[in-house]
Amino acid sequence: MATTTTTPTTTTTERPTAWQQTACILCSINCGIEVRLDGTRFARVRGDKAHPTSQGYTCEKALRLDHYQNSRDRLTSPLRRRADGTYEEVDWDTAITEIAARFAKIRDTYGGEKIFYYGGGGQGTHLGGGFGGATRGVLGSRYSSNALAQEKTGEFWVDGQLFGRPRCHTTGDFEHTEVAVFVGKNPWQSHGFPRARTTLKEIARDPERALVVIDPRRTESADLADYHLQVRPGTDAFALAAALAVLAEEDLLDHAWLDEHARRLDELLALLGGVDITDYCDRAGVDEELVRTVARRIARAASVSIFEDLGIQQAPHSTLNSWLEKLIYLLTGNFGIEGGMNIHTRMASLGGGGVGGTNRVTPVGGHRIITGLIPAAVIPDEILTDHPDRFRAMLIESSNPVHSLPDSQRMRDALDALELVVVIDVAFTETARHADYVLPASSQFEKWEATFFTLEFPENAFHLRKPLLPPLEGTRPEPEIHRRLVRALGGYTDDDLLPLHEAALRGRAAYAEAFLAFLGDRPDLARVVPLVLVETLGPTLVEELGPGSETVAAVWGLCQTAFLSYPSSIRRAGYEDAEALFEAVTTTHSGIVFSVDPYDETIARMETPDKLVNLVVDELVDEFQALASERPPSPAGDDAYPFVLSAGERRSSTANTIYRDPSWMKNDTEGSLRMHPKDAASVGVDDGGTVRLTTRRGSVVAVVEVSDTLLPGHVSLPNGRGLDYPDESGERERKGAPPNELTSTDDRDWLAGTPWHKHVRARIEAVA
Ligand SMILES: Nc1nc2c(c(=O)[nH]1)N[C@H]1C(S)=C(S)[C@@H](COP(=O)(O)OP(=O)(O)OC[C@H]3O[C@@H](n4cnc5c(=O)[nH]c(N)nc54)[C@H](O)[C@@H]3O)O[C@H]1N2
Ligand SMILES: Nc1nc2c(c(=O)[nH]1)N[C@H]1C(S)=C(S)[C@@H](COP(=O)(O)OP(=O)(O)OC[C@H]3O[C@@H](n4cnc5c(=O)[nH]c(N)nc54)[C@H](O)[C@@H]3O)O[C@H]1N2
Ligand code: SF4
Ligand SMILES: [Mo]
Repeated sequence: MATTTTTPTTTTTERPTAWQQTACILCSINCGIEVRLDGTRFARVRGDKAHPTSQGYTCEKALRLDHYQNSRDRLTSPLRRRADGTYEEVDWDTAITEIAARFAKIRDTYGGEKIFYYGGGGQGTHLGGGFGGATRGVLGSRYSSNALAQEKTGEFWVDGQLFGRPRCHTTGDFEHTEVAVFVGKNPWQSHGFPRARTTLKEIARDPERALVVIDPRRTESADLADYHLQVRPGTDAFALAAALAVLAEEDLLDHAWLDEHARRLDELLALLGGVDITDYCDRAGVDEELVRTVARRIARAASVSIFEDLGIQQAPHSTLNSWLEKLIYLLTGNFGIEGGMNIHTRMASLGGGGVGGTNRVTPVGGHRIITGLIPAAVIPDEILTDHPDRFRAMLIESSNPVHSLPDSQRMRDALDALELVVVIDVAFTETARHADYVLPASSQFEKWEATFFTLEFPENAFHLRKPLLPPLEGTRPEPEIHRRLVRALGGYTDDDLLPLHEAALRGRAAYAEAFLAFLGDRPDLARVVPLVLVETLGPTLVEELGPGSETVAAVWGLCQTAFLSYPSSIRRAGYEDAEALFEAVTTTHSGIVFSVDPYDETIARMETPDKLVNLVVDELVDEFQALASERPPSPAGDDAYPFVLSAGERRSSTANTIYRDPSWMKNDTEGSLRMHPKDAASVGVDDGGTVRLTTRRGSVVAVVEVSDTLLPGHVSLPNGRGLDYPDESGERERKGAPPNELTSTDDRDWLAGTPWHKHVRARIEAVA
């Protein structure tokens, strides 16, 4: 294979030295940062005190962003795969023309719905992700997925059951809550809410407040906790059910709140009455008295916020766990109150831009599609088959599914079985190496970007970020890539745009009016609206905002829709109309608070017909009742694979696959396998020794870190490792173990299809 590594060269001549505002791109918090450049190098990075939520806070990872911006794996030319599997550089016109023709042929031969779209959001890119829908629309592509479908879809589905619609997504208020509970979440390392470490320390220090952590590992967060429920891996459903049963048995419920805001309490109490608390605690490996103490502490608190994350979402009973977790705060009346859980506003949807109704299933396996996303674990099943409805082509954007989906080998096989694979990425990734064409995107610091993880309450923030640098030569921002693809596919014509071009010349008020009319008149162009905005309103923004700002026109569109959805919330933030919001968004480079809510807004925002919380999720009742006879939790213990491996732990040395260059890490460069001293002794390995780790799907070698933070029998590998990266001479070297060489697409939640990455059966042998 040809290596395509080029050391990026600068396209600027001047050397900007002023601090420029932008955001860290490494996790969903997107802390505001300021960067001082030296040429194209990130010479200095610091927290931006003016950012509304991060307020100057960053973690250590943001300081290394130069490893992303100036990675040796940056792509600088479109690549086309040769028959022998190597790649050749082609120019943009050739790439766009050929890709459009080949997608069109697949659409015309098999139907556009056979073109599957993956990615387009998450840590890869935010604003750019909004444009993939246009290309999909023109191609008639109906199915998509992204990383949320291997973590959050089960939780979204439960939100839908409890509150009416999956978009009724709740958020905690850890800054103000009395009791903070983390279930399968290690916020010290993974963050997940603003200024996480500061807030954790504040709670830990305050005797009036309490920190509860439910995790089989004594994590950095657990070390700070008042109560650590060190459950056995995969047994949270028992621990959560026991805690709920204690609330019921000791009558610690908030009856006044439940009478007013919930229905089917009696049915739920009947279910909880069937829980043998002592037995369930025993099976989860937690002390019953401690569970009772935690339940009582939660019940008497003025406010409780809970964060569930991968430790329960990527483990057995994933979706059931989400239901039980939410019942803890609902039974204690911590919904729609200060310091509790609330339904937030949003600037843009993070789902799959769902096409079609709510009861959709996948074309081959009939798997449930949640928020428009196909369960990530079933993707190879939808390809590696002779079923006539199988996917034939994939467009993959800002994600690395060969590395991040369960069973990397099956994912590679699936990509190789497709007739066309196109990857849009900044880097030559594990996934790009299986593409027919690779299109080089400009980095998130070379284009206008936005923070679409707008998940705060009562004050929600939005940050539109200016580029720090012009696009690296040879790269294009995603909106431009999609504009060219859609044009090449004949998605719209200049004539279609004429009325809007004319209106744009008459100012934004005239444009707004014409745009509304356009939406009504041209439903056929609904999916390409972001591009229509860029084409017609875009050019008028360039004078104000500078080169490349055409794409900000899409943000103007978002301001319009956000204002229609949340007029009072936006007015309370001080913006009288969508235009005022847009003005603030484009002129405040550190981000703004765009919505402010009173707490009862949460109740109003529910979408159940009676505005009551539905406490009983019918489809999960059988699984709940079956807990009583389940032992041990599935996947069943297996003597051939005696260990439970958590494949993908967040550490200070991990950042998904955004940093490819291993030299960004200060420690743990090998990505150690953590294991308990007893296990190390039984395997016959010392700290720093090497082991072979084998699962039903694969085998990797790892360096051991002996650690008593884990329970015996539980071992853990970091996420995002095992990337290969070229050294100065272009020789590729792989550091650490890629976790998904070990995982299986079969080990997944029956309902949401979320993979059990945190619960992989493994065998371990010492390597001499
Ligand atoms: N440093 C860093 N931060 C990140 C990222 C990163 O790559 N690096 N990635 C970001 C992303 S994309 C995400 S989704 C978040 C994820 O953030 P987290 O969910 O916090 O991350 P993990 O460390 O994968 O898993 C959390 C915890 O689950 C525990 N766990 C394992 N098995 C079980 C179990 O059976 N029950 C329970 N209760 N817990 C269990 C693990 O011990 C671990 O402490 O992090 C984000 N932040
Ligand atoms: N075994 C195991 N597997 C896991 C997990 C685990 O804990 N264990 N965690 C899962 C989770 S929670 C997540 S979120 C996923 C994450 O996995 P993915 O969603 O596949 O992606 P990331 O690793 O976040 O990498 C983002 C990609 O975007 C590219 N990129 C960066 N900037 C840009 C840009 O501006 N434009 C474009 N087009 N591309 C860009 C990067 O080069 C990279 O290829 O992994 C999942 N996989
Ligand atoms: S990785 Fe750290 S600095 Fe970057 S957004 Fe997340 S918490 Fe903030
Ligand atoms: Mo994630």
